Amino acid sequence: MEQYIEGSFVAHSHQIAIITSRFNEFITNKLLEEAKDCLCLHGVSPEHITIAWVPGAFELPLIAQKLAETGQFAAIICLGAVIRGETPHFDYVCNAASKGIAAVSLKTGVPIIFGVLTTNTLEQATMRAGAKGDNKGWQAALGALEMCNLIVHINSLESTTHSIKAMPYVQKSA
Ligand code: INI
Repeated sequence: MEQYIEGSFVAHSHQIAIITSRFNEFITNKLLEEAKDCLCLHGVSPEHITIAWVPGAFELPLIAQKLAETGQFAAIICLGAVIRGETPHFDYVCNAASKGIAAVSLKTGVPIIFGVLTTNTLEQATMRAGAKGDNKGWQAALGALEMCNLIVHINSLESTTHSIKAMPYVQKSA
């Protein structure tokens, strides 16, 4: 029978950091408020939430790395809003933020959630920040909880499957 490895959305006592970029703050503030609400409604106590601000999405990866290296946080949520302008600046900022966040997450082993809106227009960003109910801050927070619990689950498997790993593999006879 198959075994499913899943992460629940239960808070336990996880410490979670949220990094928010100030650029387009009227949008990112909405993402932040929703992310905090989501964490608290799932049982994370406000004392277990740490919030850091950075100038723009470009700066998210470095601060994510610094926070991940403290070893204090079960997950880190990065929030930002990059809106396309008339120059290629958008692409540079999006690439740096997305690749940087992915790299830091793999390097540190801490789940780092990419809660950065990358939109063509201000209207699209506003819609994704709750104008019609859908808010990516909420999804980012759910993602953080799921990833923390999934990692706890996988770590608990490592000790129980130790004896199985040590068994020699079975040769299939010809
Ligand atoms: N930063 C954003 O977070 N969103 C944007 O839309 C944006 N635009 O359009 O320029 C932006 N630029 C700033 C960038 O993230 C850095 O803070 C800046 O380049 C200094 O390193």
